[in-house]
Amino acid sequence: MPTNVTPEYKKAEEAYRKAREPGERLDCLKELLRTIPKHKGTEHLQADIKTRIKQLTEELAGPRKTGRRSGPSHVVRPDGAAQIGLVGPPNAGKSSLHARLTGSHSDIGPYPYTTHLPVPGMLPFEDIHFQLVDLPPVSDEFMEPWLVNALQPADGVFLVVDINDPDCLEQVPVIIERLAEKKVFLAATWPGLEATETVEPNETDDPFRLDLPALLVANKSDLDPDPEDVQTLEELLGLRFHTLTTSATTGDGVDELGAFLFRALEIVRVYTKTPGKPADRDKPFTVRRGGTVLDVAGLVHKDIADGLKFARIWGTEVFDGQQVGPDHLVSDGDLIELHL
Ligand SMILES: Nc1nc2c(ncn2[C@@H]2O[C@H](COP(=O)(O)OP(=O)(O)OP(=O)(O)O)[C@@H](O)[C@H]2O)c(=O)[nH]1
Ligand SMILES: [Mg+2]
Repeated sequence: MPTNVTPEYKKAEEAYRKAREPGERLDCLKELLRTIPKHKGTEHLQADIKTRIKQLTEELAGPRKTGRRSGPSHVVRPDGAAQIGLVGPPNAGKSSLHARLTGSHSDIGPYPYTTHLPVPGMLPFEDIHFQLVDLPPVSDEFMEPWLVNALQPADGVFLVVDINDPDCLEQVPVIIERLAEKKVFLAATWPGLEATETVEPNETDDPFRLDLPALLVANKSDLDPDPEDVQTLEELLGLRFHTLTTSATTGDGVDELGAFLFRALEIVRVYTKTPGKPADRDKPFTVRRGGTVLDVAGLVHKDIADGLKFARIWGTEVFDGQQVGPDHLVSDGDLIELHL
C-alpha cells in the first residue's frame, strides 16, 4: 500500500474511482502511474496499475487481425440509469432472464457454459432504462479472465442461481471467493435499502478494490421449489443478500427487478427545459441521490455545466420556479431550467 502519497496521487485516485467510461478510466490509470510514489512499498500497486493499463488498452483497441489478442471487445460502455452485471453459476438462467427483461437474443442453452461474451441490453422501468450485461458463468472450474474487467463499470450485480439446484449452496460462496481474489467484493447492502457505511477512501485503501451491491435472484421458481429452500439458502450462505424469486420461463417475479434497482440505487430522475421553451417530460436525466443541479447540467452537455450560473426548478421540495445554485440537490421528478 502506498505510504506518504502525494496530494497529486490522491487526486488521481479519486478521479479513477469516479471514472466510468473505459477511455476515461484508462487516462486515470496513466495518471495514477505517473503520480504514484516510486519506492519499494508501492511496487505491487505499480505492477497492478501497469497490468490494468495494458488490459484496458488491449480491450479498447478491439479486434486485431494480427497480434496476440483477437476477437470482440469485452468492455461494455455504461448506458442508462445504472449498469448491472448478471453473475452466477452455469445454467442458472442468466441469459434467459436477460432475454426476457431486455428483449436481447442472448444465447440460451440447456447445458452449462453457453454464454462466452458479455451481452448488453436495456431493461425498461417506467420512463428510464437499466443496462443489464449478460455474462459467462463463474464456477470452481472456470472463470473468464476478463470477467472482472467487465464488472469494473457496474453499479451492482444480479447473482442468479437455480433455486432448485442444491449445488447453488456451494456455488455462491465459490463465486464470491473467486471474485474477491480479483478484488471484486459482493456486498449485501444497497444504499437505498439500509444505512450503508460510507467509508471515506484513505491512502491505505487499494484503489482497485471494487464493492458491488448484489441481489440474489432465485430463478426457475416455476419448477416448484420449496419456499423453505430459498430461506435455507440464504441462511446457509451466512449472508443476508436481498433476494427476489423469478422465473425466466413464466415471467413470475421479473417485473420486480426494475423497481428494486430504482429504490436500491436511489435513482433520481430530472427533466430539463430550455428557457422560453416547453419542458421535455419524455426523457429524464438520471443521477443518484446526492446528485446536484450541476451534475445534471454535466449530463446535458459539458459546456452547459461549465457555463452554468443558476437554475429554476419545479418539484416537490421547492417553490415553483425557485432559483437555485449549481450545488442544489435534486429530487426525483424535478424539472430544471438551466441558465448560463
Ligand atoms: N424451468 C425453467 N427453466 C429455465 C428458466 N430459466 C432458464 N431456464 C432453462 O435453463 C437452461 C439454461 O438457461 P440459460 O439462460 O442458458 O442459463 P445461463 O445461466 O445463461 O447459462 P450459462 O450461459 O451457461 O452460464 C435453459 O435450458 C433454459 O431454458 C426458468 O426460469 N425456468
Ligand atoms: Mg448464459
